[in-house]
Amino acid sequence: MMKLTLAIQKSGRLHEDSMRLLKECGIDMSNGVNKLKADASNFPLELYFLRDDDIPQYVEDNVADIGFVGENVVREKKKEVISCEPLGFGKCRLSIAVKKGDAYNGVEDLKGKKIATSYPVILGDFLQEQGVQAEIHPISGSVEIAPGIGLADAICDLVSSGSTLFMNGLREATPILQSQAVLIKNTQLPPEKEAILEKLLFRIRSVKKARNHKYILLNAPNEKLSSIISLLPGMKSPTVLPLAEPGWSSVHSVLNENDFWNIIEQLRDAGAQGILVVPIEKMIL
Ligand code: PRT
Ligand code: ZN
Repeated sequence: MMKLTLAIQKSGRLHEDSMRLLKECGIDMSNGVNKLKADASNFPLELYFLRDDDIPQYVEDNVADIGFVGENVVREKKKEVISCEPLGFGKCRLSIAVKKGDAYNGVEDLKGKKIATSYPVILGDFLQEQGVQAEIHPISGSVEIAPGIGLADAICDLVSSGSTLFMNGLREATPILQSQAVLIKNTQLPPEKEAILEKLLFRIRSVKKARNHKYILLNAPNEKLSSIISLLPGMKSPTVLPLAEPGWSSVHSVLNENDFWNIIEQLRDAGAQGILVVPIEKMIL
C-alpha cells in the first residue's frame, strides 16, 4: 500500500510538538522507531527524522512528500515547495535587535551598519524592500553574542520570550517575520498521496480547532435562560437540559478560547452558576 513520507525535525524545538500533533491525530508511531525512520502502525505514513534546515530541500527533491518545519526556514531556503497549513506550534518572530544603549528610530538607522544573522536571505530581502543598504554578516550560531564581541552593530535572529536578547544586552528593534511550524508539501504529489494528505490535514485541522475551543456547562434559573443563551455562540444552538431541581436548567455549549474570559464574566453577571469548563479532544465540523 502507498505511504506518505513526512520529514520532521530529528531533535530540537519542533520535535516534541511534531510528535504530539501526530499522536493527537490518532497516528501511532511506536512501530519500528529508529534513529532515521519510523512507521505508523495505523495510518499510511512514514516518518523521516532530519535536521530542520534540510527539510525544504528533501521535500522539493521528493525524498519526503511532506514536512513539518518552521516558516522561517521555508522562507530562508526558498525551495519550490507548497505551504499547506500552519500547525500552531514553534511560534516565534525574526527580529532585528540592537544594543540596549544604541539609539534606534527605525530601519533607516541601519544604513551602513553591520548586521549578524543566520537568515541572510530573509534579511537581505527585507532591507532591499526598505531601501536600506547595510552589510549582512552571515553566521550560523550564537548570533546574539556578535555585537558584544564587536563583530556586528546589530543582529537579526529568532525571538520568542526575548530573554536571550535581554541577557546579551540587546533589545528588539524591528520584527520582520512572524513564524510558526507549517506543513509543506512537494509540488507534484501523485493523486494517491494527495488523498492521504487530505486525510491527515482533516485530522490536523480537527485537533487545532479543538485546542482553540472549550466545552462549557453551567446551571441557570429558567427565567434567566434566554439572556444566558444569547451570550453563547456555540456550534449550533446550545443544549438545554432540565435539572432535578425545579425551575433550573443545565446549559452546554462550545466557546472559543479568544473570547473565553469575556464571556465567562458576562455569564456570571447574567446569573449562571456552577460553571464548568472542559477541554475538547477533537472537533469535527
Ligand atoms: O539541529 P537542527 O538544525 O534541526 O535544529 P536548530 O538548532 O537549527 O533549530 P532549533 O531546534 O533551535 O529551532 C527549530 C525551529 O524552532 C526554528 O527554526 C523556529 O522555527 C522555531 N523556534 C521557535 C525557535 C525559537 N522559537 C527560538 N526561540 N528557534 C530558535 N529560537 C532561539 C533563537 O535563535 C534564540 O537563540 O531561541 C533564542 C531566543 O529565544 P528567547 O525565548 O530567549 O527569545
Ligand atoms: Zn537547524
